[in-house]
Amino acid sequence: MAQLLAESEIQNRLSQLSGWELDGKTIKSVRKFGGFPEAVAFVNKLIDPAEAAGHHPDLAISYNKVTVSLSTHDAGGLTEKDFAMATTISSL
Ligand code: H2B
Repeated sequence: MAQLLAESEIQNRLSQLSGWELDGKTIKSVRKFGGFPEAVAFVNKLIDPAEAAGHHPDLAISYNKVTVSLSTHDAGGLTEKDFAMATTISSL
């Protein structure tokens, strides 16, 4: 199972990512789009990288806004897998 990151490691990795914030045991990013179809299209783009990594974001769509949350449920908190997926998502 992936290793939980220490608080200092979490802060260090967060400082290297833009648009992500710590939210309890998750990291979260809110993305805003032109409308609902664009928001759903963005969510659809997450399918392949999530399936390839075997690591899946929690997603909430509210009209043109998508909230993406990452946490390693198996480990009970944040691991390297979350930051790797956040980096991938940020590059989409
Ligand atoms: N996604 C996330 N975000 N956290 C997990 O712990 C997790 C997952 N576990 N996707 C995976 C699937 C696991 O259940 C399978 C068996 O790999």
